[in-house]
Amino acid sequence: MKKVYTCFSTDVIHDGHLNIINEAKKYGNVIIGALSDKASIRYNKFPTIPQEERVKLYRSIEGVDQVVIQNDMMYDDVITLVQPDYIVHGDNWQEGPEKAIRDHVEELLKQYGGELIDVPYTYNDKVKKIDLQLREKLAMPEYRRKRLRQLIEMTPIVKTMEAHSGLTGLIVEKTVVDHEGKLDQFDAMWVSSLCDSTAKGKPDIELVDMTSRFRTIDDIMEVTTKPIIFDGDTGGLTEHFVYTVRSLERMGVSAIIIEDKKGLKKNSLFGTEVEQTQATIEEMSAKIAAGKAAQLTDDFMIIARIESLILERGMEDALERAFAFVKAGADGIMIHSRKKDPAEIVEFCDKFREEDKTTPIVVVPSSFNTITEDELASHGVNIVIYANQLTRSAFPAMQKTAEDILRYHRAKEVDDRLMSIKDIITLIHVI
Ligand code: SPV
Ligand code: MG
Repeated sequence: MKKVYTCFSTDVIHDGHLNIINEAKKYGNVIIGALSDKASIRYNKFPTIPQEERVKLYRSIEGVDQVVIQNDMMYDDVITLVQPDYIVHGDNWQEGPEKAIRDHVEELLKQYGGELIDVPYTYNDKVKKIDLQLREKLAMPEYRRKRLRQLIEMTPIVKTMEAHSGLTGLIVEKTVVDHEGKLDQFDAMWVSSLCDSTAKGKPDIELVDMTSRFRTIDDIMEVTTKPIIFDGDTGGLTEHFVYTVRSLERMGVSAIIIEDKKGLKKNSLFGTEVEQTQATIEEMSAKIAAGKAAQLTDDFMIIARIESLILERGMEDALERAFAFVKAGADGIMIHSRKKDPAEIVEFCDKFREEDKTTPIVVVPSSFNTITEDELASHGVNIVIYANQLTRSAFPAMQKTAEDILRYHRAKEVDDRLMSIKDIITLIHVI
């Protein structure tokens, strides 16, 4: 019998999958590759049931002869292992980001004379509804909230991009690149106080109140499924912080990061150019402990941000604080720096990891932007946050357009660099 292979990453079997199996059966024994959790996550098919259960589900389908695990989204591992005579797939991968996978599979098959069969993709109302329900499930608070902890466990580094509106949320949710033979996406979103304030034309001094910040989160949550890390600034008064923790938890936010500062907060990237007061270890520890006591789920994370390097108080101070904050209950440490050279961040991470192998480390490489994700991961960093790059790229583009329209007294000169009218009116899909 010939070997016919198809890869599934779904949590629910619908007509489309059954159709593929029926087609596959015509060519020989049907082997299903269950895309592993790790591989699924990399391509934003976050599983809502564990890998083992998906395997059981696929095994139970009539007409399936064997189920194997596929660890590589590009099929290299499974093609070496199975050497299928045929690979069957829905024809929806002939375009869009998945085309890169199809092209690669075609190349691999060519090497030994295997054949690719594209089956017309089933897109009826029932299938459409199941797709939407799966997406909706991921957006629900109980799924979204725990996803950050799952990502920390399952990925080398959680790639996080800022979002400050529904539109920027959609960019983080949907942007996929095909680069060096791999598809890549962001894993999570950062609701930055700097960008949230800037979008409202306000300074980053805790002036935009929590009600307004929550409104931003809600706008983002309405149109996305990825987990959210909230920039909680100083966390405010401890008596208020406990309410913030409860609200965020209920909304389905995964983590809050609070910084060890007090009084009028200014953006860290000012460093020592402006007056900023660091909270004592005792004050910050008490706030962390109160937040942890208030939280009701095991999913939510309170991450302590250390400003010692920003305020030039030295490495020893930063490390002492990190260990103290973990002791107070912090679920993670964010270490910040405004130096261009990543050396002090790397030194902190290495020294922290000598004593603490597990507490997640978060970094925000706005200034020290030469260091790569792989390098950060090799020093024990778990979450990288690109905290402001969407805002910083949009602002100059909008400003230039405004200036040029004033300059030319018409909009023709700017048109070439704009999104087309058709693209903007169809950008948002109506349900
Ligand atoms: C933010 O994005 O608001 C941050 C990170 O707090 S930074 O601006 O680098 O301080
Ligand atoms: Mg901030």
